[in-house]
Amino acid sequence: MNEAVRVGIGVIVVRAGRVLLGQRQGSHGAGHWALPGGHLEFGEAIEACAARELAEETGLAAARFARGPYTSDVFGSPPRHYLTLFVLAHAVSGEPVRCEPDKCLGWQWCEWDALPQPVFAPLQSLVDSGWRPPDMS
Ligand code: 8DG
Ligand code: MG
Ligand code: MG
Repeated sequence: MNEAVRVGIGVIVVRAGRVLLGQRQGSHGAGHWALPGGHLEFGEAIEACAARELAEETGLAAARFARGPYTSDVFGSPPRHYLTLFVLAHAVSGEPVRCEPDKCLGWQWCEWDALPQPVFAPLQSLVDSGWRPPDMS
């Protein structure tokens, strides 16, 4: 078991009252619905990581990013501990592309109050905290 705490970035893209989620495959949390995101790289700025992961995974670009909440979660088997920094992407146009078909079964616009199940642990933790995206109608 790796006992280091890792930092993950989850990018929140909201459009018309729906949030963009992808169904994971091929790694831990397979089958779970998650935000676009990934590991913060050494020396990388938080917003730069959000922009990079969003582009790598969906092909989308945002005009600006705003820092959101964070969660701390131990999950999986063997257990891993992630600090997840959520970043809100604003003024995103275009439709998401499944850029990494080996890692994502597909992107879907989802209602915050009716998320497809199961939800990836850090996002479930955020939902359970009662937080909601501010631009969610
Ligand atoms: P990378 O190694 O290329 O940076 O990442 P990736 O290939 O995109 O892997 P990932 O599994 O999507 O993301 C890496 C880790 O980031 C993941 O194992 C757990 C962590 N992570 C969180 N929260 C979130 C989240 O909301 N969405 C995503 N996609 N990953 C998250 O802690
Ligand atoms: Mg990812
Ligand atoms: Mg990635």
